[in-house]
Amino acid sequence: MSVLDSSFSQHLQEDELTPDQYGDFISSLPTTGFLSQYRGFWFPTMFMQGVLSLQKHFQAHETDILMMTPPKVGTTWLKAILFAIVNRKHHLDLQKHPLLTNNPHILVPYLDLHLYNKKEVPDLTSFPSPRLFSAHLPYTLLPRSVKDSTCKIVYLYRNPKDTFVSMWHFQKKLGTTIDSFEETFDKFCQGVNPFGPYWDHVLSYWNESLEKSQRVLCLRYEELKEQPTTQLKRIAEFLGCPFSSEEETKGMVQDISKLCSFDYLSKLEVNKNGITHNMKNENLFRRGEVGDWVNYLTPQMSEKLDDIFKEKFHGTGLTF
Ligand code: PAP
Repeated sequence: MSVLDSSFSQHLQEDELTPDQYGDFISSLPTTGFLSQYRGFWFPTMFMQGVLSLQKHFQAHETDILMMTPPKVGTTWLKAILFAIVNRKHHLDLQKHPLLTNNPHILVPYLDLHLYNKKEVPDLTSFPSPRLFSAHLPYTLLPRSVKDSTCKIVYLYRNPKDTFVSMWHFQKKLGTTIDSFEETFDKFCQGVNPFGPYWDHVLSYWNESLEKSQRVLCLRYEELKEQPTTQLKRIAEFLGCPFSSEEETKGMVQDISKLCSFDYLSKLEVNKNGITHNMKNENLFRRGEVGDWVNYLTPQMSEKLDDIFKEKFHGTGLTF
């Protein structure tokens, strides 16, 4: 791990940076491989500009819905679900639903990876209210305007073993790392992975949800998988747009659940052959199952992750 000159990052507050100083600031951060360490978390260096611009410029609206996730926990799935729930009155005909022809990442854009990474101050005026955005930032690093706002935050997390295995496959497909499976695992255990440490990411939102349950809803991939309709109703209620009894009678909850399911989304032409932000959409759909880690982790690796997470989550109420 090489630590480049850190004096730049120590002496200048990020929000004082001008756009032409971002490059120097980012190169002054500690790095390893494709990651840079910033305020206790590891970010893909290629997204650091987006992280800094988002923190500096994003102005939250009270009606915003922000979907926050660490990578590989089912972001694509939850984007589909939130879009379908929030916009359901505009898309009653599911045969013409935008999800049939758009990857969920187009319908719910990333603030950090895309909008603010492409442009220092993107024009967000064309987004209708309620605006639906996502980001991978941990809670502690969210812009002040978000923390001060009453906007809703929906967070998704997943069993760390499946998250790690999903991340490994994704990184190999994209060619972002030359590390072996074992090396990648060791780094994950040290907290060195995109937007890691994973435990700190989860805890940042979990703790906030305990204090502000009206503002932050934490969902687990496994419970979404086990009881999709129950969780869809929970999400709609949290967002202040509960399903009416008429909608429930018509089977709308089940319809949205099916529309957003792995089997349905992954077989759509747009997700089999389409490309989003220079990446093949098919890379976002692998197995979509709970417990696939047993096919990849040795018993020792599994035990190691159990020990780490038991210790990190001790006394927090979080379990996997
Ligand atoms: P991202 O961080 O690159 O956006 P993200 O969508 O968070 O990825 O996670 C991808 C995982 O969600 C993949 O898991 P796997 O590798 O274990 O298979 C992917 O298959 C899974 N996934 C994608 N869509 C769905 C869905 N509709 N239902 C359940 N799982 C899904």
